[in-house]
Amino acid sequence: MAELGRLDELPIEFRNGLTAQNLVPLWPSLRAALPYEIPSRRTRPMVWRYADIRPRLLEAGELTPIEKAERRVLVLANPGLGLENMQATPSIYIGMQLILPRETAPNHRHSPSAVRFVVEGEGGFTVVDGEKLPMERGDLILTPSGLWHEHGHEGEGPVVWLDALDLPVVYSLEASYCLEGDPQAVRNQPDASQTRYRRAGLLPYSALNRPRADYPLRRFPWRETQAALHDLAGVTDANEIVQLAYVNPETGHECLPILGFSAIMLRPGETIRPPRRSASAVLHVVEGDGQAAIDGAKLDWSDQDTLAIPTHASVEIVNRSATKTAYLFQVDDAPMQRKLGFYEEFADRRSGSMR
Ligand code: 1HN
Repeated sequence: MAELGRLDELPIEFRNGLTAQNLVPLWPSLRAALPYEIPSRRTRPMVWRYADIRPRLLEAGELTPIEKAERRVLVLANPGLGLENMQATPSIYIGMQLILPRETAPNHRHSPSAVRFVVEGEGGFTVVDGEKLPMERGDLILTPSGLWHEHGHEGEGPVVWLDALDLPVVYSLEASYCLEGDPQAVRNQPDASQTRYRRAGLLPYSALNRPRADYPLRRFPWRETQAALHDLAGVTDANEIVQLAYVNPETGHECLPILGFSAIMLRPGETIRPPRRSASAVLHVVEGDGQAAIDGAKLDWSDQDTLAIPTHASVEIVNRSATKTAYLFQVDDAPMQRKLGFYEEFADRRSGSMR
């Protein structure tokens, strides 16, 4: 392969002249921008343990009243990407948000899209576009780009959820902003979207007479997801991954435009080796104990831990329990990559052996 010219081979006068005119020669940087075969990646394989996060969040609850925080969140920042940039992976923002009884997180809307995945506690709720959505452990709640949303807590004890946003993408496009609003008028139809779209394959008839809705279903209850995973496992071979995508029930496509969401079930003792792919991902452990090998880095995981998977990484995930099922919630940027035409899965299995 040809050796490209270096910057220091160019006369200093030429370089200074270019700099003064805001010009840059491509060839010294070409290989860094377009490396051979595999992208250069600063994202580190990571695990954030809930046992570490939880006491810090509760401390934040004592230190900072909700009025001073708006959203009381600790961000899971990948050190390879610079902590100040608040990226779990290049495209995915992840935070853990704490709300205490009777607190409210005020109404706003913004250009990035967000989802909440409930980690702990009962009595939390989010109002999205006038619809009040209960938050139970494991539920996925969508707050798509531009929709008003606010949170509250009517129960006892702390409520914690994981926020996943496409913020790094929207921010890098200099398109991230938010508007504040008065509290929403809540319609007397709590969780109506979940009722309307209760069963796959059955749509409200009126949906056939209008254009497909962008975000018809706003809450995916864990109870339903878990039952569907077990049903799917019953018709899935031992060497296939039991995985369900959260989709728009009217289109069958991913439920948000940039980030995708799925649920994975690991049968007792099961090891999965998903293909290497161009998407980055975050895995959140709903329940279970195991180990992940991500580009050879061995990371133990347990209930409510969260892992980061760089693009193009080799991945092997083991459920260490011989008797208990494990459940993972996955966030990835495959929807954006598919739309932009560069999503790829690679046939090789380069993952390091866990044994
Ligand atoms: C946001 O709107 C929420 O509504 C949480 O709960 C975290 C992080 C960055 C930007 C917007 C929320 C956020 C956020």
